[in-house]
Amino acid sequence: MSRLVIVSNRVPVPDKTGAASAGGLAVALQAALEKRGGIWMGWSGNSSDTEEPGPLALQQQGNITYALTDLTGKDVEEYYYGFANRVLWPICHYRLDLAEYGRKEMAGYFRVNRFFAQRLMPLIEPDDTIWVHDYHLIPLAAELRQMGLKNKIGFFLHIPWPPADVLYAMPVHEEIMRGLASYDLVGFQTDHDLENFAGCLRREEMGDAIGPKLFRANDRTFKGGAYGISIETEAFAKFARKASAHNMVSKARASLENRDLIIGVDRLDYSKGITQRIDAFEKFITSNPVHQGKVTYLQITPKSRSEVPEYEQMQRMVAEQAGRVNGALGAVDWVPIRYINKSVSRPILAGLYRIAKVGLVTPLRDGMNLVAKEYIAAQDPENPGVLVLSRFAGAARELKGALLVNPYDIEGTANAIARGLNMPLEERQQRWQIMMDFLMENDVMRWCDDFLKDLLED
Ligand code: GDG
Repeated sequence: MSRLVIVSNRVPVPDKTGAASAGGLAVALQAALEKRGGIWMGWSGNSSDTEEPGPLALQQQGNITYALTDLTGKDVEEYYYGFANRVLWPICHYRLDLAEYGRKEMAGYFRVNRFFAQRLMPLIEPDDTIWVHDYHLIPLAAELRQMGLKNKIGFFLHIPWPPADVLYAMPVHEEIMRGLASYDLVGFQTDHDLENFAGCLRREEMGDAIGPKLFRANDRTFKGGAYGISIETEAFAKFARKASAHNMVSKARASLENRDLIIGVDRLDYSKGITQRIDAFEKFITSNPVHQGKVTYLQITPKSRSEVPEYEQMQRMVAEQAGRVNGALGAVDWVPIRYINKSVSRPILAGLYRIAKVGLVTPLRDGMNLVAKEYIAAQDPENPGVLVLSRFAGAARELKGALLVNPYDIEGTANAIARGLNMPLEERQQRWQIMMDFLMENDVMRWCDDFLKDLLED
């Protein structure tokens, strides 16, 4: 079995006790690495300011070598905050209006990818299989190929892939497409993303599909596929069952005073549709007065990328909006929205999912959305809650028992909340079972195996 080399922007290095801090994705990739032996390389998250970064920091844990590099302050600014998060992230989430192109940032993005390739190259053995993750590192294979690397290289994109009209608004789209065409397998979350990718290849006659899931572009033949990422379903379900007895969860339950709980959990990000969701909740209360005073909407929203101005602005906007709605709708003994702008621990999160009657997952655009899957896995089979899910999340292609909504349609989402809260037990159980069966079969281990199988197969 060939060794596996994983490259991603950030690396979930287990702490000293050996416990991984991150969720299912890290667990699945660590299991794959442990089985095959290998390396996980990425950015340490630290800046060396104006100094050249020192040598790779190597850390061996079992069969896995973690290899971390610092980046200069200029690299972090241009590659990470600049091109990755202010151009590729908005473009891939269909937000042309938020993309801020700058030659400097584009150059920084390609420069850092070359730097990653230079640092990785000496670690690679001829039989190694390389698996690159996400939008930060699209040009990595092209850089490695230019250095003469012949190994199999796969790429998985965790976020959506846009249609040609959106992608082509980005000045360097050709280089980005050529970058993707340098892999042996390009994996997307859904068939829609894969179709968009094929459309992007065709539009300027850069390439085309030449068979099922087979493409030709840039004088190379490579595979493409849809691999919906998932969670550790069984483990998460057990975890949530135990977590519901957690002290903090019991306290939260008591503080609800028999009110129904609606839960939203998202990194603070404009793609998650949080402001539209608060509008929908407000609409739900004003059009369904019987629920006044009887329901609590808990929105857990840890800060992310606060250095990017759009995120900083959003942080203010959401806090103000939650305050305004509470002011307008609340009563002396009722706060309709509880808004938490920091991260809560995983056991508490799992326990809260379990006691929530509605899981409100309404991104404007999302690659997959693992919160939707965690919410389902966390439910009590005897009394499951209802998932209200945006049709624009990748998860909507898979979770057929959810109430699908268009998050731009505030009234429609408000109606779905009402329908979810009033849904009879039998229908809730039927809908939940369809989704739980799907998630038990399609967990994150399966996702990992399917991708690696297609990458390794000739
Ligand atoms: C990207 C793509 C794709 C959130 N708040 C807390 C917390 N979380 C955890 C959730 C979940 C994860 O963070 C978020 O994952 P999502 O999939 O929902 O969203 P992104 O972060 O945008 O992830 C997405 C994903 O990559 C994987 O490919 O699905 O489409 O955008 O696991 O539980 N965890 C804790 N406290 C919090 O407050 N402990």
